[in-house]
Amino acid sequence: MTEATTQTLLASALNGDRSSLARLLSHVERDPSAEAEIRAGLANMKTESVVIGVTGPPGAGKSSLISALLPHTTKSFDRTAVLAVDPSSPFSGGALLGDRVRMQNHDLGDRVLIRSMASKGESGGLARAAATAIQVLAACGWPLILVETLGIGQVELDVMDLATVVAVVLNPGWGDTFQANKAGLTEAGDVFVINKADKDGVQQTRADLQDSLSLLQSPVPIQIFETIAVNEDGVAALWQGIETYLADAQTTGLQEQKQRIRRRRLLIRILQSGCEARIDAYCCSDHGSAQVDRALAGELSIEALQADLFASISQPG
Ligand SMILES: Nc1nc2c(ncn2[C@@H]2O[C@H](COP(=O)(O)OP(=O)(O)OP(=O)(O)O)[C@@H](O)[C@H]2O)c(=O)[nH]1
Ligand SMILES: [Mg+2]
Repeated sequence: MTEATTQTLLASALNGDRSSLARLLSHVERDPSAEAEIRAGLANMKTESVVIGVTGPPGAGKSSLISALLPHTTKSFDRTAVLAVDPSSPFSGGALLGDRVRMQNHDLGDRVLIRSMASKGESGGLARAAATAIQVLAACGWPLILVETLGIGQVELDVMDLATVVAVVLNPGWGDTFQANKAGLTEAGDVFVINKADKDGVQQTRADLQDSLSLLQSPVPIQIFETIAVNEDGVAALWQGIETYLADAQTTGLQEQKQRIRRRRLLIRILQSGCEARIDAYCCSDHGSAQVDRALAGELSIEALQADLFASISQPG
């Protein structure tokens, strides 16, 4: 894609044209060079959108909850963009269309924008593309951006580092059934939701969660909400809780502190993934693979191989 086209699209998206915005987001998803150009185009633009991350195990009701939250969020923020970031996990693959239908089941028209974004094949790439998409949406005047990802692995939790506030959605029975990445999920959350509160085991799950959270030594009490997303039960209280969290976190400085930690962590991960891609390219190149063979044969020390690798990957490109 030529520079002029990206720039033209960016200009008209910034002017409020939604189809240009949609095309721009597609470029962010599929074309790293256009993405870099878009980032450069937005570099000095100050934006202050609130990003709410919604994460949790597969099928916990994240999309249903987002759908139920939209009538509340659009009252407070006028417009809400929803970004469903899917790392093409075997759990969630086919669910996206259903997500969209569920989420679009609203009379909110122009005030809600829903996009899904799939994996670009490597974790840092996905987090970087999601970061750019959020930057684009913010610059185009979307004051609130909800980001949904699965909370099952590092790739997804990386995306949560983009959020101002992270809501972790769990279900009754979580303590027994969902051992994998339990600590990662509890550490990522600012507020917690036990959705499907119509099912048995809510109190046990609340107790398990409180146990896990007590290990974190948070400077503010961490709130746990109960919802039945499909009936919209508890959703107004959840929204009020998120707004209160945002207001408190801002006045106490907690928000800035958390955001600095999250942004730094994400930046480092993106850098790491860029380095890994360069290392892979080196090892696959004629020169690099010959050097690796020499090291394996004991003809080249590991330090010499590393020096050669660093010299090679520090070349632009
Ligand atoms: N009983 C009950 N079912 C619910 C509730 N919330 C959502 N569901 C159902 O749970 C299923 C999964 O809901 P989704 O909103 O797609 O969950 P999700 O977390 O977005 O799912 P993935 O994105 O695929 O991980 C759907 O069949 C919903 O109708 C609830 O509060 N109670
Ligand atoms: Mg979903």
